[in-house]
Amino acid sequence: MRSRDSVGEVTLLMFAPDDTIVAVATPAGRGGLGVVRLSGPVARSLAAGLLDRSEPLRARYATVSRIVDTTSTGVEAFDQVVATFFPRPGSYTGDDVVEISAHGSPVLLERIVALACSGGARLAEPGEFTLRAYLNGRLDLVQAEAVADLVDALTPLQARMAFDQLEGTITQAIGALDVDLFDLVARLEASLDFPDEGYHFVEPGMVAHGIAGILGRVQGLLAGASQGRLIREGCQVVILGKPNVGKSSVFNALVGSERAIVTSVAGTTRDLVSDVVDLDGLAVTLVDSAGIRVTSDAVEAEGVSRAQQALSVASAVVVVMDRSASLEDEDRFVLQETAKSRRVVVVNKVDEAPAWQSEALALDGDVTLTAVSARTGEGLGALRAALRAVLVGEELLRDTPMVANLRHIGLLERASDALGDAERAALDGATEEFVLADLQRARTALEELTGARTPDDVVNHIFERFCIGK
Ligand SMILES: Nc1nc2c(ncn2[C@@H]2O[C@H](COP(=O)(O)OP(=O)(O)O)[C@@H](O)[C@H]2O)c(=O)[nH]1
Ligand SMILES: [Mg+2]
Repeated sequence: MRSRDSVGEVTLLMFAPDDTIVAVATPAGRGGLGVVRLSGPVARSLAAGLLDRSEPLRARYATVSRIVDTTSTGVEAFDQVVATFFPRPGSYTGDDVVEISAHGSPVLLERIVALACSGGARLAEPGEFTLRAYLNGRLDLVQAEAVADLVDALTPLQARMAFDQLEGTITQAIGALDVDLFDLVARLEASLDFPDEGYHFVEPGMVAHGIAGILGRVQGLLAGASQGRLIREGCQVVILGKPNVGKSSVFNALVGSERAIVTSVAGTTRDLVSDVVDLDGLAVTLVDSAGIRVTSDAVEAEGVSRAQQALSVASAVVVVMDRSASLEDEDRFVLQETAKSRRVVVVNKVDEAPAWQSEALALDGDVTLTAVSARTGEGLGALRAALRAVLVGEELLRDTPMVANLRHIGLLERASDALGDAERAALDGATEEFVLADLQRARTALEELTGARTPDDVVNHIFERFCIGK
């Protein structure tokens, strides 16, 4: 057994894989159930020692038992639990695993963990269960990352994307690419063994053709990546407009609560108020702002400058205008300031008599304009749809697996560059060595993606993101 201190600076991959590790797998706090997870060679015998039963745990049977503390004077039972033993190699981690479902009290769960530790287990590091699953070949790196994404998902769409990844959609696509790449590499290497005869096992034209096919598939994966990132990471949308047009009212209507203060006094919203809304699966952080205008009030001026900062990092802008009051230079100023951003222009207060018509805005035809009343709720559905369309387009790509993780995108781009070089080299009639070197770079990038060949520091970085118990 190692103590946590002795682990210290040692990297995750150097953790003794023979240790039996233990952690509470359910979130901190109270609940109907709380689960303690044990994984490692002595998980089964250790768990048996904590239960007041004489028979060993049967594989994959839920066993009701009392849990006992035998370290104090005498034997003290302190909870009723259900214990399940998952034998290696078919368990989550690939080691022997025991899951103990106790009542969800931190006091009880911590006590079970402490007893397990005094019985020979050590506390698991963040992500160590999933790291073991990866090291034991139960999951590849892309699937291990999907576990973290699945647990972190805020919207059903994010969860679905992570689940697809866990199920192996990306793994399979990469695997299929690598099979074809390997085939090309093998032929080129074979023809290297017959230098006098040049491309012996494969025609140069066929090589370029084969590479182009693989490159096209990599580019297909990358095509959905910006959409994938938006779904996975969520995005920020700022509401702008001159004072009193109803920005805070639109914000509240979209968020579905009275988060931001609404008043008829211009310049009330000075700081940024933000909340996350689920826009049909997109996690959008909506930011209400002071709006953009020239002001002499120092506090409001600070608010305006924050609005401008928020604009600079936002994925899109909602520009609000008040149709019941006359258009002013301030409205045109906001339209100008946001002309380069992805935006939806909202014509608000359509429940009141109009003071102007949309044509007066003199906007390009491709600007998305929606008429709403934050007061009555009219047009809000259309606004949500318009905002979503501005952010991700009308349709989600479904035919290819969704690549969404920056690490995956970077490596696919590396593979794409290398394949492009290989294709050019083959077309230029370069010798096999040159083409092979480029193809090897592409393969290395794909192997780093799935974890077949990934530097330890990258792997460590990935598992650092996990919390303890995962
Ligand atoms: N009639 C009408 N009044 C609205 C609507 N939206 C907001 N208001 C009113 O306009 C005023 C300013 O609203 P507020 O949301 O604080 O605007 P902000 O300064 O842009 O954040 C308040 O008196 C709101 O009640 C609307 O759709 N219709
Ligand atoms: Mg406001």
